[in-house]
Amino acid sequence: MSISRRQVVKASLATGSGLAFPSIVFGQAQFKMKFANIMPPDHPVNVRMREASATIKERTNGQVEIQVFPASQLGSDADMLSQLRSGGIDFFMNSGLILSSLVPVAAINGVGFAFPDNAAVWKAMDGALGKHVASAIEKAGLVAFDRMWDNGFRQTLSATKPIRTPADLTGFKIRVPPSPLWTALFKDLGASPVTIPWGETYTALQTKVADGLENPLAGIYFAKMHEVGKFLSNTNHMWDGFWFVANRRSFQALPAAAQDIVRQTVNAAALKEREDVERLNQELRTNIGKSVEFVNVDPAAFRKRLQDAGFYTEWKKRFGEEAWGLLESTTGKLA
Ligand code: X2X
Repeated sequence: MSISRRQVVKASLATGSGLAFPSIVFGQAQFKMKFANIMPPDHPVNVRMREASATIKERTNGQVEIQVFPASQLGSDADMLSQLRSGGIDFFMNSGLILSSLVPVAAINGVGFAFPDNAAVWKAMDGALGKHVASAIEKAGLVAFDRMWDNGFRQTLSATKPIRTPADLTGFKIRVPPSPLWTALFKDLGASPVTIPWGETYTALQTKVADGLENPLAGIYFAKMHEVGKFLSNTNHMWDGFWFVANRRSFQALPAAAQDIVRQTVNAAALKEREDVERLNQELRTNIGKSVEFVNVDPAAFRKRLQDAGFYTEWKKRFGEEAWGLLESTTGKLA
Protein backbone atom coordinates (compact mmCIF):
# COMPACT_ATOMS: atom_id res chain seq x y z
CA MET A 1 0.00 0.00 0.00
CA SER A 2 1.44 3.37 -0.94
CA ILE A 3 1.75 6.21 1.54
CA SER A 4 -0.54 8.43 -0.47
CA ARG A 5 -3.25 5.80 -0.44
CA ARG A 6 -2.78 5.33 3.28
CA GLN A 7 -3.22 9.07 3.78
CA VAL A 8 -6.36 9.03 1.66
CA VAL A 9 -7.71 6.18 3.75
CA LYS A 10 -6.99 8.06 6.97
CA ALA A 11 -8.65 11.15 5.56
CA SER A 12 -11.68 9.20 4.41
CA LEU A 13 -11.98 7.56 7.81
CA ALA A 14 -11.71 10.94 9.54
CA THR A 15 -14.30 12.65 7.41
CA GLY A 16 -16.38 9.58 6.74
CA SER A 17 -19.73 8.50 8.06
CA GLY A 18 -18.33 7.65 11.47
CA LEU A 19 -18.35 3.96 10.67
CA ALA A 20 -15.07 2.12 11.08
CA PHE A 21 -15.42 0.82 7.53
CA PRO A 22 -17.05 3.25 5.14
CA SER A 23 -18.13 1.75 1.88
CA ILE A 24 -15.51 1.20 -0.75
CA VAL A 25 -13.88 4.37 -2.02
CA PHE A 26 -11.76 3.07 -4.86
CA GLY A 27 -13.88 0.20 -6.04
CA GLN A 28 -11.33 -2.15 -4.51
CA ALA A 29 -9.98 -3.05 -1.11
CA GLN A 30 -7.96 -0.23 0.38
CA PHE A 31 -5.70 -2.66 2.20
CA LYS A 32 -4.55 -5.38 -0.16
CA MET A 33 -2.27 -7.58 1.87
CA LYS A 34 -0.22 -10.68 1.20
CA PHE A 35 -0.07 -13.85 3.26
CA ALA A 36 2.45 -16.46 2.16
CA ASN A 37 3.57 -19.90 3.28
CA ILE A 38 5.14 -23.11 2.02
CA MET A 39 2.21 -25.50 2.52
CA PRO A 40 0.27 -26.93 -0.46
CA PRO A 41 -3.01 -25.18 -1.34
CA ASP A 42 -5.16 -28.07 -0.01
CA HIS A 43 -3.49 -28.37 3.38
CA PRO A 44 -5.84 -27.13 6.17
CA VAL A 45 -3.50 -24.18 6.76
CA ASN A 46 -4.45 -22.72 3.41
CA VAL A 47 -8.05 -23.94 3.34
CA ARG A 48 -8.71 -22.20 6.67
CA MET A 49 -6.76 -19.08 5.69
CA ARG A 50 -8.74 -18.67 2.47
CA GLU A 51 -11.91 -18.92 4.56
CA ALA A 52 -10.50 -16.42 7.08
CA SER A 53 -9.60 -14.05 4.28
CA ALA A 54 -13.19 -14.11 2.98
CA THR A 55 -14.53 -13.48 6.49
CA ILE A 56 -12.13 -10.59 7.01
CA LYS A 57 -13.15 -9.02 3.72
CA GLU A 58 -16.80 -9.32 4.65
CA ARG A 59 -16.42 -8.04 8.20
CA THR A 60 -14.37 -5.03 7.05
CA ASN A 61 -16.87 -4.13 4.37
CA GLY A 62 -14.45 -5.04 1.62
CA GLN A 63 -11.70 -2.79 2.93
CA VAL A 64 -9.17 -5.47 3.90
CA GLU A 65 -8.27 -8.17 1.44
CA ILE A 66 -5.66 -10.77 2.28
CA GLN A 67 -4.36 -12.70 -0.71
CA VAL A 68 -3.14 -16.20 0.07
CA PHE A 69 0.07 -17.39 -1.62
CA PRO A 70 0.65 -21.09 -0.80
CA ALA A 71 3.23 -23.67 -1.83
CA SER A 72 6.43 -21.58 -1.72
CA GLN A 73 5.06 -19.42 -4.57
CA LEU A 74 6.84 -16.42 -3.07
CA GLY A 75 9.98 -18.34 -2.16
CA SER A 76 11.40 -20.58 0.54
CA ASP A 77 10.76 -20.06 4.25
CA ALA A 78 14.05 -18.15 4.53
CA ASP A 79 13.16 -15.94 1.52
CA MET A 80 9.70 -15.22 2.89
CA LEU A 81 10.98 -14.35 6.35
CA SER A 82 13.17 -11.64 4.85
CA GLN A 83 10.31 -10.41 2.64
CA LEU A 84 8.12 -10.24 5.72
CA ARG A 85 10.70 -8.19 7.57
CA SER A 86 11.12 -5.77 4.67
CA GLY A 87 7.37 -5.46 4.10
CA GLY A 88 7.31 -7.27 0.74
CA ILE A 89 4.74 -9.57 2.31
CA ASP A 90 2.45 -8.63 5.20
CA PHE A 91 1.65 -11.96 6.85
CA PHE A 92 3.62 -15.17 7.05
CA MET A 93 3.38 -18.46 8.81
CA ASN A 94 6.32 -20.63 9.62
CA SER A 95 7.57 -23.33 11.92
CA GLY A 96 8.89 -22.01 15.21
CA LEU A 97 12.08 -23.93 14.53
CA ILE A 98 12.69 -22.06 11.28
CA LEU A 99 11.72 -18.73 12.84
CA SER A 100 14.49 -19.43 15.35
CA SER A 101 17.00 -17.94 12.88
CA LEU A 102 15.53 -14.61 14.06
CA VAL A 103 14.07 -15.59 17.44
CA PRO A 104 16.17 -18.41 18.97
CA VAL A 105 13.64 -19.39 21.67
CA ALA A 106 10.95 -20.01 19.02
CA ALA A 107 12.54 -23.42 18.42
CA ILE A 108 11.72 -24.65 21.92
CA ASN A 109 8.57 -26.62 21.02
CA GLY A 110 10.80 -28.81 18.83
CA VAL A 111 12.88 -30.32 21.63
CA GLY A 112 12.94 -34.04 20.85
CA PHE A 113 10.34 -36.29 22.52
CA ALA A 114 9.20 -33.52 24.85
CA PHE A 115 5.39 -33.47 24.48
CA PRO A 116 3.42 -36.68 25.03
CA ASP A 117 0.31 -35.55 23.11
CA ASN A 118 -1.67 -32.66 21.66
CA ALA A 119 -3.31 -31.82 24.98
CA ALA A 120 0.13 -31.16 26.47
CA VAL A 121 1.16 -29.16 23.39
CA TRP A 122 -1.78 -26.75 23.60
CA LYS A 123 -1.49 -26.43 27.35
CA ALA A 124 2.06 -25.16 26.86
CA MET A 125 1.67 -23.20 23.62
CA ASP A 126 -1.64 -21.53 24.56
CA GLY A 127 -0.18 -20.95 28.01
CA ALA A 128 2.95 -19.54 29.59
CA LEU A 129 5.47 -21.05 27.15
CA GLY A 130 3.60 -19.70 24.11
CA LYS A 131 3.37 -16.25 25.71
CA HIS A 132 7.09 -16.31 26.41
CA VAL A 133 7.88 -17.12 22.77
CA ALA A 134 5.33 -14.61 21.41
CA SER A 135 6.90 -11.82 23.42
CA ALA A 136 10.34 -12.74 22.04
CA ILE A 137 8.87 -12.57 18.51
CA GLU A 138 7.45 -9.12 19.29
CA LYS A 139 10.85 -7.99 20.60
CA ALA A 140 12.32 -8.99 17.25
CA GLY A 141 10.03 -6.42 15.61
CA LEU A 142 7.22 -8.65 14.31
CA VAL A 143 3.60 -9.00 15.37
CA ALA A 144 2.87 -12.49 16.75
CA PHE A 145 -0.70 -13.79 16.79
CA ASP A 146 -1.31 -15.74 19.96
CA ARG A 147 -2.76 -18.98 18.55
CA MET A 148 -0.21 -21.26 16.95
CA TRP A 149 -1.34 -23.38 14.00
CA ASP A 150 -0.81 -27.12 14.08
CA ASN A 151 1.68 -28.90 11.88
CA GLY A 152 1.74 -31.98 14.06
CA PHE A 153 3.97 -34.66 15.52
CA ARG A 154 6.68 -35.53 13.05
CA GLN A 155 7.32 -39.00 11.66
CA THR A 156 10.16 -40.44 9.59
CA LEU A 157 9.76 -41.33 5.93
CA SER A 158 12.49 -43.40 4.30
CA ALA A 159 13.01 -44.00 0.60
CA THR A 160 15.67 -46.68 1.17
CA LYS A 161 15.32 -48.95 4.22
CA PRO A 162 12.98 -49.22 7.20
CA ILE A 163 14.08 -47.19 10.23
CA ARG A 164 13.27 -49.28 13.31
CA THR A 165 15.98 -48.40 15.82
CA PRO A 166 18.38 -45.49 16.32
CA ALA A 167 21.13 -47.70 14.84
CA ASP A 168 19.23 -47.72 11.53
CA LEU A 169 19.80 -43.97 11.34
CA THR A 170 23.59 -44.31 11.23
CA GLY A 171 24.75 -42.57 8.07
CA PHE A 172 21.14 -42.10 6.95
CA LYS A 173 20.92 -38.87 4.91
CA ILE A 174 17.78 -37.32 6.32
CA ARG A 175 16.42 -34.08 4.91
CA VAL A 176 15.82 -31.50 7.65
CA PRO A 177 14.50 -27.93 7.40
CA PRO A 178 16.96 -25.08 7.96
CA SER A 179 17.26 -24.90 11.75
CA PRO A 180 20.10 -25.67 14.19
CA LEU A 181 17.78 -27.67 16.47
CA TRP A 182 16.73 -30.01 13.66
CA THR A 183 20.32 -30.59 12.59
CA ALA A 184 21.49 -31.19 16.15
CA LEU A 185 18.65 -33.60 16.90
CA PHE A 186 19.43 -35.85 13.96
CA LYS A 187 23.20 -35.61 14.43
CA ASP A 188 22.75 -36.67 18.03
CA LEU A 189 20.60 -39.59 16.83
CA GLY A 190 23.56 -40.67 14.67
CA ALA A 191 22.05 -39.67 11.28
CA SER A 192 23.57 -37.43 8.59
CA PRO A 193 21.12 -34.53 8.31
CA VAL A 194 21.05 -32.49 5.09
CA THR A 195 19.38 -29.08 5.13
CA ILE A 196 17.00 -28.54 2.22
CA PRO A 197 14.06 -26.12 1.81
CA TRP A 198 10.67 -27.84 1.78
CA GLY A 199 9.99 -26.84 -1.82
CA GLU A 200 13.03 -28.84 -3.00
CA THR A 201 12.51 -31.88 -0.81
CA TYR A 202 10.45 -34.01 -3.20
CA THR A 203 13.19 -33.77 -5.84
CA ALA A 204 15.90 -34.39 -3.24
CA LEU A 205 14.34 -37.75 -2.42
CA GLN A 206 13.77 -38.58 -6.06
CA THR A 207 17.37 -37.85 -6.97
CA LYS A 208 18.71 -39.53 -3.79
CA VAL A 209 20.31 -36.36 -2.46
CA ALA A 210 18.45 -37.47 0.68
CA ASP A 211 17.48 -40.99 1.83
CA GLY A 212 14.45 -39.77 3.70
CA LEU A 213 12.70 -36.93 5.49
CA GLU A 214 10.70 -36.27 8.60
CA ASN A 215 7.33 -34.51 8.66
CA PRO A 216 3.84 -34.85 10.07
CA LEU A 217 1.64 -37.24 8.08
CA ALA A 218 -0.61 -34.46 6.78
CA GLY A 219 2.44 -32.57 5.51
CA ILE A 220 3.75 -35.71 3.79
CA TYR A 221 0.37 -36.42 2.24
CA PHE A 222 -0.50 -32.99 0.81
CA ALA A 223 2.99 -32.51 -0.60
CA LYS A 224 2.74 -36.06 -2.06
CA MET A 225 6.02 -37.08 -0.41
CA HIS A 226 4.65 -40.60 0.08
CA GLU A 227 5.12 -41.03 -3.68
CA VAL A 228 8.89 -40.87 -3.21
CA GLY A 229 9.10 -42.76 0.11
CA LYS A 230 8.72 -46.45 1.02
CA PHE A 231 8.70 -46.80 4.80
CA LEU A 232 7.00 -44.64 7.39
CA SER A 233 8.27 -44.97 10.96
CA ASN A 234 6.05 -43.57 13.68
CA THR A 235 8.91 -41.89 15.53
CA ASN A 236 6.78 -39.00 16.89
CA HIS A 237 10.10 -37.31 17.54
CA MET A 238 8.88 -33.74 17.87
CA TRP A 239 5.82 -31.56 17.80
CA ASP A 240 5.95 -28.77 15.26
CA GLY A 241 3.60 -25.84 14.77
CA PHE A 242 3.42 -22.58 12.89
CA TRP A 243 3.59 -19.04 14.23
CA PHE A 244 1.35 -16.61 12.36
CA VAL A 245 3.31 -13.37 12.17
CA ALA A 246 2.82 -9.95 10.61
CA ASN A 247 5.02 -7.12 9.48
CA ARG A 248 4.50 -4.56 12.22
CA ARG A 249 4.31 -1.51 9.95
CA SER A 250 1.72 -3.00 7.60
CA PHE A 251 -0.36 -4.39 10.44
CA GLN A 252 -0.37 -1.13 12.35
CA ALA A 253 -1.36 0.75 9.21
CA LEU A 254 -4.76 -0.95 9.54
CA PRO A 255 -7.42 0.91 11.53
CA ALA A 256 -7.64 -0.50 15.08
CA ALA A 257 -11.01 -2.11 14.39
CA ALA A 258 -9.59 -3.91 11.36
CA GLN A 259 -6.61 -5.12 13.38
CA ASP A 260 -9.06 -6.64 15.87
CA ILE A 261 -11.05 -8.32 13.12
CA VAL A 262 -7.92 -9.77 11.55
CA ARG A 263 -6.61 -11.07 14.88
CA GLN A 264 -9.93 -12.60 15.92
CA THR A 265 -10.59 -14.20 12.56
CA VAL A 266 -7.11 -15.62 12.13
CA ASN A 267 -7.02 -16.97 15.68
CA ALA A 268 -10.42 -18.61 15.20
CA ALA A 269 -9.19 -20.14 11.94
CA ALA A 270 -6.18 -21.55 13.79
CA LEU A 271 -8.48 -23.43 16.19
CA LYS A 272 -10.39 -24.97 13.29
CA GLU A 273 -7.15 -25.86 11.53
CA ARG A 274 -5.92 -27.65 14.66
CA GLU A 275 -8.97 -29.92 14.57
CA ASP A 276 -8.55 -30.60 10.84
CA VAL A 277 -4.90 -31.50 11.21
CA GLU A 278 -5.37 -33.67 14.27
CA ARG A 279 -8.07 -35.63 12.46
CA LEU A 280 -5.95 -35.97 9.32
CA ASN A 281 -2.85 -37.06 11.21
CA GLN A 282 -4.98 -39.80 12.82
CA GLU A 283 -6.67 -40.92 9.60
CA LEU A 284 -3.44 -41.06 7.64
CA ARG A 285 -1.84 -43.44 10.15
CA THR A 286 -3.58 -46.33 8.50
CA ASN A 287 -3.79 -45.10 4.95
CA ILE A 288 -1.32 -42.78 3.28
CA GLY A 289 -0.94 -44.53 -0.02
CA LYS A 290 -0.59 -48.15 -1.02
CA SER A 291 3.12 -48.09 -1.70
CA VAL A 292 4.09 -47.00 1.82
CA GLU A 293 4.73 -49.54 4.57
CA PHE A 294 4.24 -48.39 8.16
CA VAL A 295 6.99 -49.33 10.61
CA ASN A 296 6.43 -49.45 14.37
CA VAL A 297 9.24 -48.12 16.51
CA ASP A 298 9.89 -47.67 20.20
CA PRO A 299 10.34 -43.89 20.58
CA ALA A 300 11.86 -44.44 24.05
CA ALA A 301 14.96 -45.97 22.44
CA PHE A 302 15.44 -42.82 20.32
CA ARG A 303 14.92 -40.58 23.31
CA LYS A 304 17.51 -42.53 25.29
CA ARG A 305 19.97 -42.07 22.45
CA LEU A 306 19.44 -38.30 22.61
CA GLN A 307 19.93 -38.33 26.36
CA ASP A 308 23.18 -40.26 26.02
CA ALA A 309 24.41 -37.82 23.39
CA GLY A 310 23.86 -34.90 25.80
CA PHE A 311 21.12 -33.36 23.66
CA TYR A 312 18.90 -32.23 26.54
CA THR A 313 21.72 -30.72 28.62
CA GLU A 314 22.99 -28.82 25.60
CA TRP A 315 19.62 -27.38 24.60
CA LYS A 316 18.68 -26.51 28.15
CA LYS A 317 21.82 -24.37 28.19
CA ARG A 318 20.95 -22.79 24.85
CA PHE A 319 17.33 -21.93 25.70
CA GLY A 320 18.13 -20.84 29.25
CA GLU A 321 16.58 -21.69 32.61
CA GLU A 322 13.42 -19.61 32.23
CA ALA A 323 12.18 -20.98 28.90
CA TRP A 324 13.31 -24.51 29.76
CA GLY A 325 11.45 -24.31 33.07
CA LEU A 326 8.26 -23.30 31.23
CA LEU A 327 8.66 -26.25 28.86
CA GLU A 328 9.30 -28.71 31.71
CA SER A 329 6.33 -27.38 33.66
CA THR A 330 4.20 -29.14 31.03
CA THR A 331 6.39 -32.02 29.88
CA GLY A 332 8.02 -33.00 33.16
CA LYS A 333 11.79 -33.19 33.64
CA LEU A 334 13.74 -33.55 30.39
CA ALA A 335 17.32 -32.76 31.43
O1 X2X B 1 9.62 -29.51 6.82
C1 X2X B 1 9.45 -28.30 6.63
O2 X2X B 1 10.16 -27.60 5.91
C2 X2X B 1 8.31 -27.65 7.34
C3 X2X B 1 8.68 -27.41 8.77
O3 X2X B 1 8.06 -26.44 6.80
C4 X2X B 1 7.14 -28.52 7.19
O4 X2X B 1 6.73 -29.16 8.10
C5 X2X B 1 6.53 -28.60 5.85
